Amino acid sequence: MSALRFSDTISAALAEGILVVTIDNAPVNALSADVRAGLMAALDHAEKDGNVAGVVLTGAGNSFIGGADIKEFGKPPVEPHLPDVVSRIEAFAKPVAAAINGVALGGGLEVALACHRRVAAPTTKLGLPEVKLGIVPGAGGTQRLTRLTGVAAAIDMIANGRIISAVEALKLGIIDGVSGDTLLPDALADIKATNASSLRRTGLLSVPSETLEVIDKAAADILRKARGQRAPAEAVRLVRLAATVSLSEGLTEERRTFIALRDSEEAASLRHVFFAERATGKVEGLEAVAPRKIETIGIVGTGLMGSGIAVSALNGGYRVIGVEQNVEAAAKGRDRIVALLDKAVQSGRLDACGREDRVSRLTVTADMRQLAQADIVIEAVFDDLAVKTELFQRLDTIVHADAILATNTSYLDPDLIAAATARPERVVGLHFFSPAHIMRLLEVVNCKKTAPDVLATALGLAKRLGKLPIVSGVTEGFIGNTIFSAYRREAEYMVEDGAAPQEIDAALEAYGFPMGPFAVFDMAGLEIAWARRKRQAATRDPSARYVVIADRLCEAGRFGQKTGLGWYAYPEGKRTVDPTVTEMIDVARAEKGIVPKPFTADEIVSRLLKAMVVEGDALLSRGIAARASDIDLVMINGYGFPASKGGPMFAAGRR
Ligand code: 3H9
Repeated sequence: MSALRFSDTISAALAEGILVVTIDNAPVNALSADVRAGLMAALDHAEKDGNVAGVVLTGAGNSFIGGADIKEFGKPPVEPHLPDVVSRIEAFAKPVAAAINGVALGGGLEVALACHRRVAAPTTKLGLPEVKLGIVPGAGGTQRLTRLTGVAAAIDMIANGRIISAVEALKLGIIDGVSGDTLLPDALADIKATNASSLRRTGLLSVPSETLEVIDKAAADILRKARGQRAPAEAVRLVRLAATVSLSEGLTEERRTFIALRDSEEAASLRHVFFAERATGKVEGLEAVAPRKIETIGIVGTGLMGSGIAVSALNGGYRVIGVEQNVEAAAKGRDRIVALLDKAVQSGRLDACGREDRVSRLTVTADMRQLAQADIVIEAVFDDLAVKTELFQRLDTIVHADAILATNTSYLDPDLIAAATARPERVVGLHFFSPAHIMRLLEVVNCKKTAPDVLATALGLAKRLGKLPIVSGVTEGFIGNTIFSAYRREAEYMVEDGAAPQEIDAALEAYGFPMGPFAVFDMAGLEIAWARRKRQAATRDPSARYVVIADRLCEAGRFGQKTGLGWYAYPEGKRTVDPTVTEMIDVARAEKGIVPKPFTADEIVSRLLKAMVVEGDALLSRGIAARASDIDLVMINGYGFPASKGGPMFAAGRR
């Protein structure tokens, strides 16, 4: 094999008459200008050199190609453009195969789709996740994938941005084979057996026929979920177009749509979210800190929160020891955890083998001393300072010297809990969101004395649990509940000032929240916030603005959806404006002499954004949040802020 180099990122070697072209652009082999130019140069070489009978494309490291280079979006485009590279591959006179060694995403899969043969390693993931960045595939993905899978499957994959395994890709006809350790030899053998005079060019295939009913259903499923986002609907339109127009017309329309969406606010917001997510794990000062080893996780309390945490830990591959106060409670806790696993089996998210494996790693006991085996103990007991400090003092005497103690408190001061132990440096906060096995957000609370390796361990653990960890300093409610309180306060001020709760909810829902604030309060229940307000009453600044309406609702026994009455009434479960509440609001306004003023939807959104940003800026200046984008991620992943708007800090900046 003689080595050839076509650009900084593209090299090749001739093996058995086949030019094996390797893309080496760490970290994910994104299709930068240098990669595109190098690929073109490699094709030039393969075209001219009579010793080259075919080409195999593969990636260095763990990726085939992670997609177009997202960092290039928003900058002036540089030639050669990806669609030109892709079209050239498809039209190439000699056979071209993709040896898909790792992820083939977005433009990466589009390159593979243009190849005449595709073989993938079994662990590979493939997909066109562009909609998650607010765009559609821009190098033929909507037109070529549809020709392989049919319209309904392509809608499902592209409009959902669904990433699939190699095995599923084989079933759907996207690849020609799955190969183990012998990927490259297999790709070479495959291409040598390919007849150059009858190459299978994906773009020339006709779209498999399906009934209109199947296609309409796939499209309707997407449009129902899209909540005002443009990209999924455009993806559906383009996929459907593949079945009705020529390849070149389809490609032209796809490119036009891609460019329009790429330059949209939605795409800018989702790119912000993409890079924000990659920034969260990076904590200054932790780069060289080695985390502690975690194999066994103890969980004290196996109620709603504890059982969700247990499932999450079992999914992460850990051994779990749940602890309850007595044998009956332990049996119930175990049942709760197993029931969650069973539900995952029923919904197809877990197979029977996976369930058995998880159950075999689970112990639930009333004997707290078993936590001597745990490398980290997470408490998920009643949120009361005396209960938690007493528990931590006990745990301190049971767990081994290197074990970490984590509190899942939402509102208590974890520094006080840590101070009650002999080793406060091993205490960290892990604020899970309910249901803990589903919600991605995890606030990792860096307490005053938390040791750097304890924080690093918590971040590593979060990643293995599939969570999005956001580091927060200590303040009541951490990042999320602090911002949410400001949002809640401002929403109530606006009701007093003249906006009806249903107007505020409608404005926020049109903006992209799944539910407006008052619908959320009713769903969560009004009594916990009421209890907190009563506790705080004695210390509240009497000159600060205070809205009494929520208190009056609670005094009238209106605790939200579960009582059938809250900010709304719920006859037959349906959210309905209640004249009684309207009257209560009128009375509260009149008592303060407020003349209600009308609000537009835009004014409502602006005021709520501003309230969140003021609070966010305060958290940043106090060092509770490290970056504005962390605040955005907390609100998106924990509180329903639309990702397509980039989070409150980003959205307010764009306004
Ligand atoms: C597209 O392809 C459009 C085309 O249809 C049309 C074009 C005309 N570009 O996630 P990680 C960086 S749109 C630039 O932590 P993992 C990332 O920022 C694209 N950079 O690793 C990070 O950098 P840093 C469609 C990228 O192993 C580093 O790589 N493709 C890109 O957990 C590691 O990332 C996608 O949407 C990129 N495309 O996961 C796929 N991708 O270290 C997006 C990653 O400086 N990417 N980086 O923070 C992913 O889903 C994951 O990154 C991947 C690896 C699964 C690949």
